[in-house]
Amino acid sequence: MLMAALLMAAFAQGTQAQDLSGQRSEKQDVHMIPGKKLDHHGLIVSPTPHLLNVDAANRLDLQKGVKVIDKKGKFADDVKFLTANAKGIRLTIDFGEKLAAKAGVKPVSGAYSLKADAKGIQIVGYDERGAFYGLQTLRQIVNSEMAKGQMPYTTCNDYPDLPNRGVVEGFYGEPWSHQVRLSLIDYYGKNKMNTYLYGPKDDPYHSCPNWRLPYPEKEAKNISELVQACRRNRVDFVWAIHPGQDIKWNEEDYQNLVHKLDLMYDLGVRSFAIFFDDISGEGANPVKQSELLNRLAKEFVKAKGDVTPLVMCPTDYTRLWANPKPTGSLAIFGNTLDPSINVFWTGDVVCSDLTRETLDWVNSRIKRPAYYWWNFPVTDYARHIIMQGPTYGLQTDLTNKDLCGFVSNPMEHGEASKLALYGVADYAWNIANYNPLDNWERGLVDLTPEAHDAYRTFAMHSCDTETGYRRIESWETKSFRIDNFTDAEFNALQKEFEKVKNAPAQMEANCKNALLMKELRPWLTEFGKLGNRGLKTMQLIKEYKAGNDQAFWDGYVNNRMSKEDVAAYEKHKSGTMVLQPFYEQSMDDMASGFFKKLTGKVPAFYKGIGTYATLRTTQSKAMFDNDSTTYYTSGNGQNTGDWIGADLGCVRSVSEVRILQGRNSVDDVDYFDNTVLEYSLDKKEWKALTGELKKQYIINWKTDSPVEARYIRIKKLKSDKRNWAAVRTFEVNPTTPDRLSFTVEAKDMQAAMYGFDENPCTSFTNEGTLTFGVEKGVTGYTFLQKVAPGSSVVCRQLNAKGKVLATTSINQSFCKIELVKKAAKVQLDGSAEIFEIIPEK
Ligand code: 14T
Repeated sequence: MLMAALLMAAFAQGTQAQDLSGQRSEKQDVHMIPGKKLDHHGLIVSPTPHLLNVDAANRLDLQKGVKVIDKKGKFADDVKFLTANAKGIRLTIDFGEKLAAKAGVKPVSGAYSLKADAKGIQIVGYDERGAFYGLQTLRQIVNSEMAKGQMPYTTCNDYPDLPNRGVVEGFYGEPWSHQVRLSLIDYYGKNKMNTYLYGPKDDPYHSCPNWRLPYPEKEAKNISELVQACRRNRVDFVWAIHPGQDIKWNEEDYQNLVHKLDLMYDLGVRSFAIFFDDISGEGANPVKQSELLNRLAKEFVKAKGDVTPLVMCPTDYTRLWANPKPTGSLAIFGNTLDPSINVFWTGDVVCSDLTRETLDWVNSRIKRPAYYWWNFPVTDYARHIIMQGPTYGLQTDLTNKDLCGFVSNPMEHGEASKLALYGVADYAWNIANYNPLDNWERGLVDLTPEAHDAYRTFAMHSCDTETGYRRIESWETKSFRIDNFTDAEFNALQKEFEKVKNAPAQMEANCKNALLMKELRPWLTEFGKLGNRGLKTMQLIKEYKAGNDQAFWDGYVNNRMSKEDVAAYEKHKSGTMVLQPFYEQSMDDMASGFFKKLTGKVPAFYKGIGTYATLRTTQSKAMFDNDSTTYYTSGNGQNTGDWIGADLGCVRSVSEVRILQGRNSVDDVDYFDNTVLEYSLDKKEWKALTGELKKQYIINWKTDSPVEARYIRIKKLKSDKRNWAAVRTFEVNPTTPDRLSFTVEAKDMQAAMYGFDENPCTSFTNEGTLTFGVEKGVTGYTFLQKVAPGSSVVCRQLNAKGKVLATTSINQSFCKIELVKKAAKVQLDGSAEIFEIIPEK
């Protein structure tokens, strides 16, 4: 707990988000999206109304315009989607308790009725917000494909299920721009969301150190503009303060706080929240927090008269570290906190599904329905991802008795978060009828009507986080291994990669939302490249199957991602669940198969195995990539008996194992702190190679009497550690000069070993001269290289005295040479990437 708190403080100060991944414990199960796509017959009203009947056969002709009778004079700006005409169809807009009761409108804020018949159009709201929502529904009907500018006879009676619905700008990272905020606020209004909590972690005037200070002029002006924009959209602008990391529980800081709230009040803010998340030390004291909040409720909120009740975020905002006891902070709030104050909750883990179970758990302690802070689609812990997947994981039999509100914490990419928010709005309005898959399909069209097909392709393959809040991805795409597919499967996948390749250009050409394009562009660029290499992979599979060695190897080396390609992709990833794994798996399978065909041997290409599900994905390749800066991470807490290992592909004589645990430095916490190195022939019976290895990041084992093994592993023994486990390198029988039965001379000897390691997936760039000895019985060599077009490599054969016997110029990546008599050494001269040098016997 202390460790978690310390690390959270590091997170709060802007340390790399991923350093915390070991603490977060998001569940790693991936569920399918509930619901199904519906035919809406050209009429979509979103969020889904509780009651809507439309009679498409009878319509009011709005062509000649509308006579607006705005009884309370509040909606002049909201009817601009209609053409005004004093002689047109009558549209009456009014609101109020009594009127609402008469019209059968539910007595809750935001409820309304909308009627269109021979007499005209009538909107009755329970309150001003309700009437405004009636207008949103009217706008959506009039603009629908079904109505085409006319108004079908309609009966609609509608209300929100939850009183608080919307967004908390609560993420770490670059806060939204003013422009994006304004665009989002309009979006909240259109989607009947009524809450925008302003709390970007990296706004210094929201958090430490500057929470006590007034905003500079420019920022202050922007905030009052946001307040105005919210008013126009009948959204409550809730300004949040995050003072906990350095607050002193004295009168001076109380006054500092009230002073800041007063300044915000002067800018027009009428709703406030106090956040105590992600802090440690005195500020986390729940008794003091409760005292402060109660005093504020009395002396600030009630005293002002026009300020709404406070909202607070506890330090214990998730069950992951909440103290469950009657003496814990949540119970303290339950017993002492003013009942008007709402309390946030993020669920069982930081990013979690919304369930009755988690709400029952927290509500029984805080003694009020929790305010759900949903950490979706936030990506501050996985900034290389842009979450475009469906909004799901929300139980649909909950009511306002279970939760008082529902807000989403989105990505730092505000426009790109709208797709998720389309679902958030729909769910919070009409819980029982929420259809996640259909909502996503509708959201795509709503956001990019001109480019929704391309956007759909991009979004469908841009959902998962790999190790955070897991989201299903690519659910319509069937992948396969190169030795097991039908023609139909092959063609379908090829078609999909074609769509992936074309999506970026289609989006660029047709999408009219410039703000969205700006955010998506880096990901779209990488997405297009992924489409390309996917297509090439499929071409290559044909080449490989046809047994065309030259064409295959050429295509293979050209379709490999360069270091730069990998780095660019790592920054803006998509297709991580199906598409990229297909590419990697197919490329590896083909290289392995090719090597086997040429040598008759199983390549020294190892696979991750063990108790964690993620070991079976391409993520485990990081252990075997000869790069100690990349790592495999379990994505799950460690327990006694858990293990991580390597399948060597066949039984081998093992004499050396080198393992590097942890994610980065030796200070990292993600490793087995008590472990044993073991080997096995059958994955069932294991024998130890070492004793208990305590607190050892680095495991180096070597012997003069090798053991016969197919599998090698490290197994966690008893310890208190529950962090995730990470492994940077897992080398078995690493190729070293002394293990080879011939001599090698090269500038970089370690790198040169990749040419002789019997692993066709590893390579090195030969810049100078590589010389190696000819073993007895060898008659020639196959060189697997990447020779750039137009360049060539000189191959010399030398006798024992160093005299040149033969010279060949190689300008093909795949090349065989025959040895002349007395050849004792071979030299490769010239710049090329060497993958494998295979002796022919
Ligand atoms: F306020 C809370 F409800 C909350 O979720 N706080 C932060 C939030 O600002 C952030 O955007 C979110 C997603 O990363 O998670 C919380 O921050 C964390 C959570 C951790 F588990 C920071 C460090 C953690 F280890």
